Amino acid sequence: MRTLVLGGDGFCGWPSALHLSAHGHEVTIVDNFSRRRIDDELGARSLTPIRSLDERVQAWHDATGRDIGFAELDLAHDYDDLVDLLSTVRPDAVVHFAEQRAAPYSMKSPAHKRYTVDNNLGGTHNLLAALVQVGLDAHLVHLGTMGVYGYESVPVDLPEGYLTVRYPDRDGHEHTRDILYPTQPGSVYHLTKSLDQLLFQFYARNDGLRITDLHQGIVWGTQTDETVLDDRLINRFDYDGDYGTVLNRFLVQAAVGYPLTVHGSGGQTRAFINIRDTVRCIRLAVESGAEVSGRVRVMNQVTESHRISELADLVAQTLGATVDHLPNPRAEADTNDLSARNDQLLGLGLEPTKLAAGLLTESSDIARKYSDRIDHTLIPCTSYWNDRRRAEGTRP
Ligand code: NAD
Ligand code: USQ
Repeated sequence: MRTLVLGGDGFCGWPSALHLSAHGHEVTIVDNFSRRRIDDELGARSLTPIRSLDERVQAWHDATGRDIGFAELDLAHDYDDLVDLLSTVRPDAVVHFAEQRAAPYSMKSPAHKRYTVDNNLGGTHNLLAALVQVGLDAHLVHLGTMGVYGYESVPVDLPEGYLTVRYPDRDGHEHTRDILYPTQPGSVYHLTKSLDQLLFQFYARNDGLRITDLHQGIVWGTQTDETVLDDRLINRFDYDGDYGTVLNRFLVQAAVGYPLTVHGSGGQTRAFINIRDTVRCIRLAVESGAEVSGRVRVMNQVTESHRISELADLVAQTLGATVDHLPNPRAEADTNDLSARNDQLLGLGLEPTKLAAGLLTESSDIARKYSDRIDHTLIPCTSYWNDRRRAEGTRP
């Protein structure tokens, strides 16, 4: 299949592009390198020494003989170039990773909120409008987030995208209807994913676009079967207070003897997936595109749920670390339960990689190997959700 990978220089996009290429897809990466520029803005860098995209693509060719194409383009602003690219490549599938994806970054200031909304919604809408303009029947696979469901401790396993509701009509007869699950985004970033859903619903109904929205949990790990083939293929690994996700942060913190940064009580429960499963899920979603017609297909891309305090205890016991409970910079429930269905990806053949000591050790070995690249001053989370959280977090 001809497959475009938008955001293919990023943490999930790069290993997904390699995995698709390894499985025979003709891959073209699209990226504007905004993520690398945000590293410069934050004075941060990946724990792992990632190469330029040119070097990465050359290394993939050297390791496998396979070629990956590349187009530098800003999805949110370079509309005409996007139309030209779609007309030239005529992809069978488009995988859309190209959004600003960090909740703390999206809450840093009005400028960061506005950038996140403009970039994410502008990019997604440009893509949908361009697919219609070019008249392509490409299957669009978008990376959404489990965060659209919110963290309310509902007494059900979260369904995949839709909720069946029963309601009486004006004569008292009962009807049922599937609606998008009511969203409860917890940050401006998560809000953009909630709004993306409405764009997809509209374009699927109005223009018959074939769309899969993958509500992915928190990704952990770094390497995949493809990125280990050559040092130059190494994936990025964020550990800073804005972009580092919780389990990867804990692994880095343990490696350098920094007390694990649990927000509040750590009673927050979240859904997780290892990066090796992310890339497999992307391929399963892309290759099952023929099944998608009519309403948007929503699949929960998760393999397990964990409470943050339990993850901290596991990392502390496995790798030897102390645990710190810090004032929570985020306005979020201190404790919640969460359980989500993932029947569709299991039905497509996903064999979940569960959080096991072996994989924790793999990531921890990487953290130790590159520990001289870790800047301890970048570890604290200093993006506060509101003034009250700032006052609590900065109290001497
Ligand atoms: P990332 O920031 O590492 O990668 C995103 C890539 O998209 C970057 O290379 C960036 O330069 C590019 N990009 C951003 N805006 C662009 C634009 N306007 N035009 C062109 N390129 C643009 O993020 P990631 O962790 O790889 O996440 C990828 C997707 O998966 C995101 O949409 C994110 O919301 C979703 N997701 C990620 C996680 C996670 O834990 N990392 C979990 C759930 C969902
Ligand atoms: N947390 C800590 N300590 C830390 C960092 C985080 O206790 O040092 C807590 C947070 O307060 C939160 C939870 O851990 O309760 C998860 O935080 P996170 O930064 O790992 O994840 P999140 O901000 O939700 O975002 C990440 C990705 C995002 C993706 C989302 C999936 O950055 O792109 O959409 O995970 S989900 O969480 O399922 O919505």
